[in-house]
Amino acid sequence: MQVDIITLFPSMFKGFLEESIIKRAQDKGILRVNLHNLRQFTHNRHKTVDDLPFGGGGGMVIKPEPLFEAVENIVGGRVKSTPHIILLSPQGTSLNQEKIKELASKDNLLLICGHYEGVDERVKEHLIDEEISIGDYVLTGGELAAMVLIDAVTRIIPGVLGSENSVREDSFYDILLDYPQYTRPAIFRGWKVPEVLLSGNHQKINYWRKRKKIEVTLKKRPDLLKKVKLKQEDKQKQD
Ligand code: 9D3
Repeated sequence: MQVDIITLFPSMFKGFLEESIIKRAQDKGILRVNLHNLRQFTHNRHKTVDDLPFGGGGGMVIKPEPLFEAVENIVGGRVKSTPHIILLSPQGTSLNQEKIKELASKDNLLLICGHYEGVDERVKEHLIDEEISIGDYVLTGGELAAMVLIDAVTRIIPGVLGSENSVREDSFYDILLDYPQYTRPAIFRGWKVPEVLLSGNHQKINYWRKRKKIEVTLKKRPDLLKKVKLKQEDKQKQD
């Protein structure tokens, strides 16, 4: 997958792109990321990317010209594939794993990171394919949102994670929160690891983990359970 990013702050991405799984995905040739500084697509001396809003009010608005020019430059140089163009913005639809799966199937993404108070509406109407938010809280810009999106998409591209972590999402249990995990020592400051996990009885361990997933989800994220219909056998196991 190739991801192009238009941003006023390309250096924000450096650490993110140079570590861990995201770095490995690039080294393996599975992921390619190209950063584009929006200021490169301005023409006046001050490299102006924003201006006052028509109608007054506070803040600044990103001008349409540099964004259209950036996209046309990036896309124009491409013979075949046209990227799926996403604007990261607080007005977008909320990102979830379903959307991540959809995006992971694309060959080419072009992410536009907003800043200030937003971008000219004509960008939303005539330049992009969709507008995405990462949740109901206010960030200073779209850069962190773009990194969240790339991180979540990359880890489910085949070949990025080892097969032991590979992405399944078929069973009811995969929609639930994770079961509690423990590692050595078996007793730490007097706190014991649940006996069943030391038993070596994998059938029992499996059953304990499934129960725990339901228990933890009921307690912490009951909203997740509403999305899903308990199978009859699972209902019985809960009793
Ligand atoms: C919602 C607040 N806006 C009305 C006054 C102003 C505004 C604040 C912060 C407009 C843009 C921003 C910068 N945020 C993003 O670009 C952004 C974002 C976010 O703030 N929250 C969740 N997801 C995203 S994706 C991009």
